[in-house]
Amino acid sequence: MREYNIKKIEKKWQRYWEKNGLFRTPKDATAENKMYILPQLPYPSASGLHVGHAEVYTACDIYARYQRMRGRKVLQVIGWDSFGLPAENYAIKTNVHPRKSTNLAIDNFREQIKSLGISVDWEREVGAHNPDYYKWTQWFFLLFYKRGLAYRKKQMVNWCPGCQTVLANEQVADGHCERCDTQVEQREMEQWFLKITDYADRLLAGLDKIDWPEETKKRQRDWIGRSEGAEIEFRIKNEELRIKVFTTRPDTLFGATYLALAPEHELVKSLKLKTQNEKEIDEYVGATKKKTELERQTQQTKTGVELKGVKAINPASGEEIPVWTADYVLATYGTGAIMAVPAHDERDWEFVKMQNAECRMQNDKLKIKNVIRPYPVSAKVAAIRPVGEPLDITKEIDELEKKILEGKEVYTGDGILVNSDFLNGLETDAAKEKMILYLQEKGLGKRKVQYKLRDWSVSRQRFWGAPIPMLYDEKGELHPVPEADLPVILPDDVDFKPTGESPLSYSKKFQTGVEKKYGRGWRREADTLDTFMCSSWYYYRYLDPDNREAFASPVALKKWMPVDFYLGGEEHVNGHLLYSRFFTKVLFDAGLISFDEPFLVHRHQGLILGEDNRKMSKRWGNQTNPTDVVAKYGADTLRLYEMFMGPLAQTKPWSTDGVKGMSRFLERVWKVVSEDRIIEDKDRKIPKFAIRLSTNQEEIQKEAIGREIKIVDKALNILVKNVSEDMKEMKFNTTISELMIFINEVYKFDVNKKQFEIFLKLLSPLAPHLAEELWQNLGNKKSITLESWPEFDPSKVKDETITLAVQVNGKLRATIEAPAGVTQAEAEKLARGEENVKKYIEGKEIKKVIFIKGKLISFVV
Ligand code: ANZ
Repeated sequence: MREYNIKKIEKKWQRYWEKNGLFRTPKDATAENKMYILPQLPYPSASGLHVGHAEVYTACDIYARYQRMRGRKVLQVIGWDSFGLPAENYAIKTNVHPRKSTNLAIDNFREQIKSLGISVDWEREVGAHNPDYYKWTQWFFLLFYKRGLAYRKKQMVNWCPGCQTVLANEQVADGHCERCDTQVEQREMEQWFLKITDYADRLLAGLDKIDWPEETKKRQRDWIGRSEGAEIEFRIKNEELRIKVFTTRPDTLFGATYLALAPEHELVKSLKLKTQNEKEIDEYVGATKKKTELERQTQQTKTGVELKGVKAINPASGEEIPVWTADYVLATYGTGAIMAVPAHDERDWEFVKMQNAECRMQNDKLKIKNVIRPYPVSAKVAAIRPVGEPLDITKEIDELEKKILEGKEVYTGDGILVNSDFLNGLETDAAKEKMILYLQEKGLGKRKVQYKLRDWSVSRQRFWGAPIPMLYDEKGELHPVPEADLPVILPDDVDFKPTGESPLSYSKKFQTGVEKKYGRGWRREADTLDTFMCSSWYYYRYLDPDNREAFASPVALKKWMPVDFYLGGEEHVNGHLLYSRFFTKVLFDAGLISFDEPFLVHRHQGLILGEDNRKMSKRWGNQTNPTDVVAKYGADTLRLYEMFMGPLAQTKPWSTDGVKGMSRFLERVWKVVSEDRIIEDKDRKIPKFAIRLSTNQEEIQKEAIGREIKIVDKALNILVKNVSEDMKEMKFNTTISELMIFINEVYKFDVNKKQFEIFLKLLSPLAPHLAEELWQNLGNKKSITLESWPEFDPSKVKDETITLAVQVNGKLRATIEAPAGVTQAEAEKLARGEENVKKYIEGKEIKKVIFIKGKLISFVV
């Protein structure tokens, strides 16, 4: 018996694959036969590979190996998302340059991934921190700039005091920095933005044509957050000023009770001049700065301050209404101002209740007075009545209206309008339309579609990123760096301690030669690009990584894109996945590609939890290092185990026992060959019926062998069918259990070499090292990865044996096993051999024998 020396075997085959270039991208790929399989781009962290990485790469690899065997020309590459804060923060702590620590981390990652037997084309590996990569990240920035999609603007942005940099909305989770968990502040700063909002509608529409999880599409739709409504202008009494509000309910304009401006609204400042409570407003605006946007949206207590002495005019009714500033109104949405309709908006309703309650208290801090009327001045009742009720006023509606009037109820649904002048009697949708037309006619408002999506802030005041390729002339005017001058190199000798200022602004080297080249007083933009810019286009670079003329050639783009299968984490839905779709749409508009969605099929891997069902983390000491598992049990065991844990998309806990179970299974597979369980056909066991049907030994033998082979072939073909179906759907956990069942059977009946080879082919995408070794041990010269995927043969799964009922004079006396194609003569012979039949027919005259093929043989005696 040969020893299953896992380490030796795995290294041997990994070397063999590499030496023979087996996973190099095929040259004969065409748009028709190609298959682009994409595992998400890893961040090469110093702590190395974790089990989640192994899950993604293994799943993609199994799929890639399976597709290759099916004749598809596979492109599978891995690269590095190698710019970014963690390397820089690490550098600050340890004084190791990020380039050095990043390169080390990459070398480690690469070796770890190779040790898993992942079949990628290493000749196409790319790293975002290399100049020949970030040259094209910069080129993309310029493409956006030239198309009017990149702009610099002073505006409120997310500021992380921990990382000392601006963050994109997508990098703020529950008001905290995604990286360092520090509470994010709002600061007004001049920053670079990409106009992703221009693409909001197309980003929404595109979701309908791609195969992504429904929940993921929904999350993107919600993030984009399209709302239809109107922008309405309110004049300020005795002023030339107007306040614009965005509302989804222009039908409720007659119910507007007050205006509320976000504390950051520019008019809060200019209005202050005419207000009688400047100090109070000032204090309130100051207090707001300490709150996060999330807090402001979720706080139970709604606060605000009236801008005393200021009145706005309702453009529909001409009424004067008060103006407030309140922090439940966000500066970053709509116009940063609202018309409040407490009768029909929950937040306005709560605000009014609170203000009215507070104003009864003496000495309240903000000195709020009861100036808000919950309902329209002229109204006796609320402006909306629930729909679906007869127009004549029922008792219930009367009661509801009374409650609304008394401030005991808020009604937010659709209905029929009352107390609304020319809208009276109309239903919500019609009323919205009529109001918009009215406002447009009077020049007091317009139809407006509003999105939650914000423009993407892409400039960072940090070192370890691609420099933004822009220049300032002596007057401070902006100019793009000419394309021929790309890349703008990130210098290495920079003091990168974060100060809130871009570290590149202290680098002499960074500005060296700039004046000579571009003109006196010229200088470079010193901010760097958000690393999400690097990861928004990496799947294009894999197609053509050495191209010096373009980010990828038109031929390569045409041949390989779009990506056929993309596997990545759920956490990237509203960042990376949205940005990548945006990049692709811009390339399409620039006429550089002919498709506008990058990822046709996208799936998420599930989170792998610790053995204690908690998220793996240093804190809980429940982490499993995949490299340790490989060292102890081998890569094939790790691969199989991670896929066997459960459906790919599911969250699942680690189990060391489970790993051992997988290891035992592979050992059993090994032993089939090493213990000589594969038999020659002449040595097969003989089924019972074969002996009965003939007395000729040679005939029996032949018959028996034929039948046995067929039985095994049937089991094998069912396996081929099931495994093929499951592979296609990436149901690797069920695939593995089917393979395990078959191996159990192998220990019961006999398989020949040809049959076991088919099993090995099915196993090979999952456990490629073991499959290669056994394949070779069986005498094969070429790699099993070059074999074709086994074809399912339906003719082989027909039943080989059937059960026949045997009757004597119409009564069931026995059931017998018989070969499927049994003839009447054979069936008679088999039946006569049964004891219980003998008893009833022996010594009797048989008058008639009735035979129904495949079912019954009946004797009449
Ligand atoms: C009047 C009104 C009456 C409203 C009514 C709703 C119901 P979505 O669907 O999320 O787009 N709003 C507008 N801008 C805001 C801001 N910057 N901060 C906080 N709230 C804001 O919500 C749109 C509604 O949210 C708008 O319609 C506005 O309140 C409020 F019976 O206007 B509505």
